[in-house]
Amino acid sequence: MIDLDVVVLTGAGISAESGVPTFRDAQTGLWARYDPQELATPEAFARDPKLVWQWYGWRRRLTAAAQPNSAHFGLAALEREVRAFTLLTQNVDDLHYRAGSVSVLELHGNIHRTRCSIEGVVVEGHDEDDAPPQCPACGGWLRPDVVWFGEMLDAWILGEAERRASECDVFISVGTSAQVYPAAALPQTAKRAGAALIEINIDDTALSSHADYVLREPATSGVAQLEGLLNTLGRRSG
Ligand code: BV8
Repeated sequence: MIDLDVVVLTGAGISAESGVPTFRDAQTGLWARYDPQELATPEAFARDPKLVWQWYGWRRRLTAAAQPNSAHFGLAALEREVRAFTLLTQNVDDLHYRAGSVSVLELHGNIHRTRCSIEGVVVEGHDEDDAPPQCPACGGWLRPDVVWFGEMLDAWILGEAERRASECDVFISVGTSAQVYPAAALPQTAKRAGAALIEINIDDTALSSHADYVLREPATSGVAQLEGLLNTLGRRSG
C-alpha cells in the first residue's frame, strides 16, 4: 500500500490509444468540417437538434467499439495500491468504468447516458434513430447527458472535485490540454494546496511549466511508471 492520497485528472488523450479521437484531433469523415467546440453547445442543439444528435450517435458508436487501453487499466490498478484515490475525468466515454475504475467523478457527463432537455431527468431505452427522440413524459427533445460549453458543471461534482484536489498529496494530469475550465483549474488548486503535480502528455501544455514531474510520453507508457514514481514520493513523505 502506498501511503498517499492521489487524485488523477484525465482528458481525451488517455483514450487516444484506444482509437477515440481527441477534441483537438481533426474529426474524420462527415464530421471533418465541424468544430467540436461549436457542436458541443446548447446553441448548436437548439439550432439543429438532429445534426447534434447524429454527431453524438457517431461518437457513441465510436466509443462503444473502442476498448480501454493499458492506461485505463493502469489507473484502475493504481486505485487499489494507494491509501486514497479519486479519478476526475473530462472524458464522456465509458472506458474508465469498463477498465474497472470505481472512484470516478465525471466532470463533463457521459455520452452513454441520455436526459430530457426539459426535465433534466435521465431517460433509458430510447431508440438510437437519427432525429433526437422525444421524452416519453413531456415530449421534449432528449439530449446527451453531457456538459456543453457555456453550461455549468454539476455543482456537487465540481465541489467534490475541488475538495479532493485541495486535500491530495499527489495530483496527476493525464492526456489533457488543460484548456477547458473549470476542470483546468483543478491541478492549480492541488498545487497551491501543496500537492506534487505530475503531468503525462505527449505535448507541452499550459500545465507543463507548473508540474513537478513531466512524463512527456503517451498515456500507456506514462501510467506504467506511476507506481514506481508514487512509491518514491510515498517514501519521501513518509
Ligand atoms: C462553464 C462534454 C460556467 C461535451 C466538454 C474564456 C476563458 C476561460 C474559460 C472560458 C472562456 N470562454 C468560455 C469559457 C468557459 C469554457 C471554456 O473553458 N472554454 C475554453 C475552450 C476556453 N468552459 C465552459 O463552458 C464550461 N462551463 O464554464 O460554465 C459558464 C457558464 C456560462 C458562460 C460562461 C461560463 C463547460 C466546459 C465543458 C465542455 N464540455 N465535453 C462533449 O464532449 O461533447 S469539454 C471537452 O473538451 C472534453 O470533455 C474535454 O474536456 C475538452 C477537450 O479537452 P481535452 O480532454 O484536454 O482534450 P484535447 O483534445 O483538448 O487535448 C488532448 C490532450 O491529450 C492534448 O494535450 C494532447 O497532447 C494529449 N494527447 C493526445 N494523445 C495522447 C495525449 N496524451 C497522452 N497520450 C496520448 N496518446
